[in-house]
Amino acid sequence: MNRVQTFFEHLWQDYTVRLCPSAAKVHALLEEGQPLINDHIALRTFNLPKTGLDRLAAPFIALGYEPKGEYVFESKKLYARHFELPGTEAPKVFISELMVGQCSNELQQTVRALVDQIPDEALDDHAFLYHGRQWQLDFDTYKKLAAESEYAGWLAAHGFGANHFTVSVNQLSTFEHVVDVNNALRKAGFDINMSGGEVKGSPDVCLEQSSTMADKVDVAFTDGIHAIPGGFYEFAKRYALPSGELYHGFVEASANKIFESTDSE
Ligand code: OOG
Ligand code: NI
Repeated sequence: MNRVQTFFEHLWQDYTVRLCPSAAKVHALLEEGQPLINDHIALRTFNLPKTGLDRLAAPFIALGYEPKGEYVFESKKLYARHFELPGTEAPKVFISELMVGQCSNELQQTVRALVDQIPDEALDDHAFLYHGRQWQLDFDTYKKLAAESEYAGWLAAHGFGANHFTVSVNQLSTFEHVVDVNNALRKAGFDINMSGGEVKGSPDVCLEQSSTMADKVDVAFTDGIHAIPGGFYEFAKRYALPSGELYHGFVEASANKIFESTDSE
């Protein structure tokens, strides 16, 4: 395994153990005798000096990744970028950050107090990306954060880790369309994210996506264990641009709905 594969293996272990135990079931349903190809993974953070998007991108930049598209989600107060490793089939990386300064004073104070608890050196070790939460949090504070921003609540509860992996539907032969994957998953008991329709995007924007609703996972808060939304699985089919090359970016309107896979409804 090369360094990139090893890094993704660590992210995968953390994701399947801590955030999305049903990932194994997704693989069993879709695998066709060879490993599934990952289109991309996604990470979330707070845009404070210690934890901004660049901080999360650093381990990928060190592996040779380059920044590509930029995305803004005004209503959710999020900014995002995606990164690619040129000349390879390595998964793309989608990193978003909550614009903390645009949130209520109460949320800002709470989030700053959480981030202040991260030991200064902790984020220099690239392994922080799959080491979860590095602060104390009680369940009431989680609920207050989530009431203002589901994203803030999710991130405060889980900390750092891949919130989803994404099967490349282009590679599958049993399933041609994203909707075919959805149907198979539904039959197997999965909830599909229906926000904005079960398939987000279209061949016109060169990208179709869907996702499961996040697994409910037990999280240890300072005052007890509670089950809350964890990680989810995504499915993406890419179409060719007029140049003949597959589209490699993301689509804001679709991404806006994919974020809602971790809503608690
Ligand atoms: C990222 C949501 C966006 C996509 O593929 O458009 C996304 C997230 O939920 O953190 O993954
Ligand atoms: Ni995604």
